Amino acid sequence: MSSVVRGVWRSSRLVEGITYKCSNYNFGTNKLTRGGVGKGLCVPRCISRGFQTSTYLSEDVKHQRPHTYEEEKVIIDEIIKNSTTEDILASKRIRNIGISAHIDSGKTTFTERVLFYTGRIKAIHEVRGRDSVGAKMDHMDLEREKGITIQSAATYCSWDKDNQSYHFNLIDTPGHIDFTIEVERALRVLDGAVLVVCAVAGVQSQTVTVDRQMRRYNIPRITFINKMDRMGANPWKAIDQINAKLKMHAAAIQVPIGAEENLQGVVNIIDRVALYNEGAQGETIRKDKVPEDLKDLVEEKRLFLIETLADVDEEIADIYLEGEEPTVEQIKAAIRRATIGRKFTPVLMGSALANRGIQPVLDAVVDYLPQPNEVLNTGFEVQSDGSETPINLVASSAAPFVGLAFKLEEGPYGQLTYIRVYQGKLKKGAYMTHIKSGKKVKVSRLVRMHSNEMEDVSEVGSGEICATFGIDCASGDTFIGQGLNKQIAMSSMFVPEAVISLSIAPKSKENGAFSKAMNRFQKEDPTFRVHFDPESKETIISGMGELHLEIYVERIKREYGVDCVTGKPQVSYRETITGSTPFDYTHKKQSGGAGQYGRVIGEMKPIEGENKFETQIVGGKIPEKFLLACQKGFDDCLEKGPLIGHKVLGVDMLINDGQTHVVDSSEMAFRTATQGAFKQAFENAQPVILEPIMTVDITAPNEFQGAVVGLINKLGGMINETVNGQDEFTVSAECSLNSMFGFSTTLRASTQGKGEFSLEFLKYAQTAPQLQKQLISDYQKAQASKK
Ligand SMILES: Nc1nc2c(ncn2[C@@H]2O[C@H](COP(=O)(O)OP(=O)(O)OP(=O)(O)O)[C@@H](O)[C@H]2O)c(=O)[nH]1
Ligand SMILES: [Mg+2]
Repeated sequence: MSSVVRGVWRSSRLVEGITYKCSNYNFGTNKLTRGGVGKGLCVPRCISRGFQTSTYLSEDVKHQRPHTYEEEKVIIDEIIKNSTTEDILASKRIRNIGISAHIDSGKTTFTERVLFYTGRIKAIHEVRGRDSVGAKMDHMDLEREKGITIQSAATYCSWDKDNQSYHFNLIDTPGHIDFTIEVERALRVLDGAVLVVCAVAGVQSQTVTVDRQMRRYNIPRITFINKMDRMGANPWKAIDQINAKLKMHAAAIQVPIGAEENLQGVVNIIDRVALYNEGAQGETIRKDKVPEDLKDLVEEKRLFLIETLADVDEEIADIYLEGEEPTVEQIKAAIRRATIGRKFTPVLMGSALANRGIQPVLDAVVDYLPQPNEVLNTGFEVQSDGSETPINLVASSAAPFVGLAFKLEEGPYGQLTYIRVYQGKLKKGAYMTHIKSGKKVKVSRLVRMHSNEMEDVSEVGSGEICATFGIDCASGDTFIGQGLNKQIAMSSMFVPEAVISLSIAPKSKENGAFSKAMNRFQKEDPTFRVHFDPESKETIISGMGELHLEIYVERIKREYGVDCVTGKPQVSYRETITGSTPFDYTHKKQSGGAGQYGRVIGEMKPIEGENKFETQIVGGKIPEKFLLACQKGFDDCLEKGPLIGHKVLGVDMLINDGQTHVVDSSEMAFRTATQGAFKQAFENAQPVILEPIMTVDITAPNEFQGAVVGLINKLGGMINETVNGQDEFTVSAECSLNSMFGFSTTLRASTQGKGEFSLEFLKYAQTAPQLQKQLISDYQKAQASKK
């Protein structure tokens, strides 16, 4: 059927009272736009992973780089067609899933039930140490005290369905935006996700961010509407919002039985069965007939489900057009196809805290989320000339091993490295090659993680998640096994910019613990950066937000016994140039003692993104070792820009000529000459200060729309999109981080405490001239006062 017909259906039926104001959503062709790509590190998942052996794929398919899910599917089908029965059976039983959502929607509470119902834990404990124990996945003391998840935690469990046992690898992620790297790295390596939405609050500002992250890594998701026991719970409103705000086709596959404190279970509307949670902790599911008073609602929602599926699935569309009713099997198969194809999300509901409706979510994970071999993982084969060719991996245990280290943690036994096995097997005692260093490392201990506990295993197969000890690597590094004579690299996860910094120093004399803590946190968390400012002699830490840095300061105190003093949080600015300029700089000190001489000539110009240093010296005018010193001089300058001492971004420096002195030239002289040239050229190249611009998503009841828009205008922000729901609206705007200090108080005041917002780094942009002037003058005053 034609996409136009589907488009018309969709838009005419789509949730009354909701206005669409989006330009990039194509109803008919299912081309939902991919999530935003940041900083060049992020590559959509379909082009970001993998490798494979030639036995599985023909040469042309092996290196094909798919752009749509349909193209991915062709490759996936070929891999499956050529897989062994053993591989296919193994993959069928595995699900790798993440639990992601807005802060406080109940992810950890939900995960606790999952662990209990799957028999991984013997008793349920609540977050925020409501009892003295605390939820399993929030194992850090700070998490238990604050009642928020700070680090993602991995676990695994088995779920039995239809006499089959399924192995779930599961990662519970934090909701707070300051810990967003934890969501990035989890989604980077998982195959599917459960998106948790609060039944009262619906789609919240951070849900929008998580949705963006899921799209970035092409993650299929099922949705769980939690907190159905709360007063004012309304799953239908939440579903409308998923359709409208997230622009994702969504329909319920359940209706609730009872409401608020009388919530008893759910009706599964596909096969029209009521599921009651019974027993002290809802552990027993009693199946029954659909209650009389729910029959009409079940039929209404069932029709909505079929109509929604007809929008995204050809087979259901054809059946629907013929005026027939699809069978239960046809509906389930269509949900699975459309979910894995990332065109649709089935919606389930319940209450984690009240132990209602969790088990059906586990069934839905089995039924509708992909097996590891249903997701295409593409990596890059690094050629001898340094170029990279995309290469598709096969989820087969018989193929050579390829894995990605996605998370590091310092523990009592040394560095714990979490690895996702994309291809092949990882065995205890085996060797693997660290692609970045070329070193062979032995896997002396292999474990599966269960939050902060670990269980030793002798091997893990393709598609699995495990951890190992004693391997030196960074987060995002690729490892390959024996028998692979190729260099395979998988792209790392998207790392957002650190936008807030503060100075930090131990209160008492540093005895090594402070530096140890800094090194460790920096290695574990790519969004936490540390640098030393030699001029002010201060250590500066930067991160995603005030809470992010606050947590590290607290952890240094608790875990390393070092009390610290910190400065005021500051925006991390960048300095750049807007014009090109030649330079010719001589560093000369030839009076008394050993002389110094170095002359560098070249050009400085602005470039997009990261900084670049180049040399083009003919006739050996500057010898190689001095050029290396020049590079060091350049790197020194990037750390501290000439305008206000912040980092430099987007500068290209080329040295193409120069001069040496037979006696007085040295590496030091050339390093200093380059620093002098940099400073001089930078000042001549119309330098400017850049400030972080954030995507701000604000949600509030409709009556405050005028006030919120007024607020954004006052802050000098730019509104990109407004979506109106029946009761609430969401506005997405771009604002400078500078203007956002104190925003939570202003928003609370303007919306009677009902508005909420989330911030995410978008880009750097030039500051207004008066701010630039002010910053420079403040910096100069501060410098002068130090002298
Ligand atoms: N009424 C009600 N409260 C719930 C439910 N699920 C969780 N909560 C409560 O919501 C609060 C947050 O729960 P968490 O499980 O920590 O939420 P989270 O999504 O893991 O939070 P972060 O990881 O910090 O983003 C806690 O006080 C829970 O007891 C539910 O189904 N009903
Ligand atoms: Mg949590």
